[in-house]
Amino acid sequence: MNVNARIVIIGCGISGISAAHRLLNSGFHDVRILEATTRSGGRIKTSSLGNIIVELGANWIHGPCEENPVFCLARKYRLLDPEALNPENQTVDIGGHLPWIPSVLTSSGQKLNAEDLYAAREMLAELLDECSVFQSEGGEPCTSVGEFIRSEVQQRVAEKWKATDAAARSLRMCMMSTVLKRECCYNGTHSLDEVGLGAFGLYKTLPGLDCTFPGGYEGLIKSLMSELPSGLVTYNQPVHCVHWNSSEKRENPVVVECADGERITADHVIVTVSLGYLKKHHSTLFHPPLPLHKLHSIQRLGFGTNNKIFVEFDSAWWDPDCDIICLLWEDEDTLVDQVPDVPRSWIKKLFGFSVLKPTERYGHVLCGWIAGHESEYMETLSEQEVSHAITQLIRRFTGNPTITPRRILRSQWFHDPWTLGSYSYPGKGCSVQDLENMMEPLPTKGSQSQPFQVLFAGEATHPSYYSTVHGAVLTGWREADRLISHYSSISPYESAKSML
Ligand SMILES: Cc1cc2nc3c(=O)[nH]c(=O)nc-3n(C[C@H](O)[C@H](O)[C@H](O)COP(=O)(O)OP(=O)(O)OC[C@H]3O[C@@H](n4cnc5c(N)ncnc54)[C@H](O)[C@@H]3O)c2cc1C
Ligand SMILES: *[C@@H]1O[C@H](CO)[C@@H](O)[C@H](O)[C@H]1NC(C)=O
Ligand SMILES: *[C@@H]1O[C@H](CO)[C@@H](O)[C@H](O)[C@H]1NC(C)=O
Ligand SMILES: CC(=O)N[C@H]1CO[C@H](CO)[C@@H](O)[C@@H]1O
Repeated sequence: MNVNARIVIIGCGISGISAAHRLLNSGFHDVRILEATTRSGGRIKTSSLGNIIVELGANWIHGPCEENPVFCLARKYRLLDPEALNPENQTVDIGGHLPWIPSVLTSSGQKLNAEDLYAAREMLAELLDECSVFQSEGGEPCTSVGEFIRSEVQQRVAEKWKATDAAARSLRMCMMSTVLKRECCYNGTHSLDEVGLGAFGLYKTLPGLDCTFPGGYEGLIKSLMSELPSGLVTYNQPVHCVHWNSSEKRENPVVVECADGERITADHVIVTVSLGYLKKHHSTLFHPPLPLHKLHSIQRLGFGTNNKIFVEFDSAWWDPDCDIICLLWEDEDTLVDQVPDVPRSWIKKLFGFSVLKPTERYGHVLCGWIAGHESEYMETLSEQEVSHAITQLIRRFTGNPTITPRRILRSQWFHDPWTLGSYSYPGKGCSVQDLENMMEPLPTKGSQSQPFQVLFAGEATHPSYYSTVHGAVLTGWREADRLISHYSSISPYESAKSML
């Protein structure tokens, strides 16, 4: 095997780190990572609120079980609580839904009985499950998840809630708007009208009760980095352009041009930048440009924004057993997941707060969730402005004019120039083919040029675990394996010839 191949990885997020790990463990030694920022981890980003550890990016291991590489790594590095290692928890299949106890507050300051709203949550959960079938069946009745839900809800409400009085019915409809806004956060999208119905079911969940890293998700990055040679990563080194498919005869077919003008030659480049970055910079990042089918998939797949706003209080004003506080606007009984006037009413997009638990570890901290253009607008405001809006919101919904947060901390993923949003989702018109195009190496099959000059990893290139950390890890391994098997399958003669 030609372990002398020179491999450059662009991006030191979890997918780039995973690729480097696998390549180095297989004997490749000429491997380096170029990272635009001063840190490793990318969208895994642990921060603190006073002395409390909070995650600005990834928080959970979704589906911690034996098949989940993140769970296995976290266990190996002893980064989990003993409870999270309980084998029973690894078999619980929650199908991606968190078993949270909700508390529901309204814009007129009432606390509703969550059970009264169960019918609304149930109807939407049912509809969302139904959205997944079109992926396998095809022939979806409309293009977006939002459209499908709106049309179905009208019929079902008329049918099933005939006996419900108008006021209760209206509250249930408002609750559905809150749930739609929550789904926007999960899917990292502005609106469910932008999520493709045909591909909604591609996302797969793993069994296991979601767990977190008590010492912070970045502990995983630190553990992995500690096993890699020092000097592997060059920080503050944004890549400007990848020159591939050169017709010049030279030893290494690819040239990576950095923003500072440095030119690095390589046999293979693994690109792990976010889908948001590809959408914005593809035309300058690749020379020659990407083939059209690949570009169209980059454009069709969605990449939106989901942000968190952590809010700390001196004491808890919520019920001790409650896991999530849902906010219900009484004027939103028409299934709305976007606000009409973003600068004036962006805060209405925030569907609620999750409670950080256990209290002994986190104190009295809530995490507000907000997606979409409203979230992107929030990022442009000062911390004082955001804090003020949150204070007014909580006072209004609790009817308590004295509640005052101690401090806040929010993420700003859309304005991070190296991420440009949060994570990917299948946009309208997407199919599994788009995810296959995303991961297809360059030059594409059939070309006479040297194969695998540019490879693609990262969250948005996994066909069923996109938008997750485990998806990102698996794509890094996949591209490393592609090179490993390439070099182990070609005969020594072939490999000597390709060196000429
Ligand atoms: C708010 C939020 C919450 C999330 N919650 C969860 C969760 O609970 N569980 C979960 O599993 N997942 C979650 N995710 C998703 C998860 O964080 C990502 O899927 C994963 O971290 C992506 O890893 P990656 O390596 O593909 O990309 P990234 O982490 O984005 O890494 C890409 C790297 O490339 C660098 N880069 C970009 N452009 C250039 C350039 N031109 N030159 C050089 N370097 C460049 C970037 O700086 C970055 O370091 C969340 C994400 C967000 C934003
Ligand atoms: C797992 O199981 C234990 C019971 O042993 C429980 O206390 C714990 O909270 C469970 N959940 C997680 C996410 O660890
Ligand atoms: C790559 O190079 C080959 C040979 O020079 C050429 O025929 C082909 O069109 C090039 N492909 C692209 C995408 O530029
Ligand atoms: C990627 C992702 O989390 N997609 C989710 C979008 O929302 C629906 C409804 O909850 C989930 O089923 C998907 O898994």
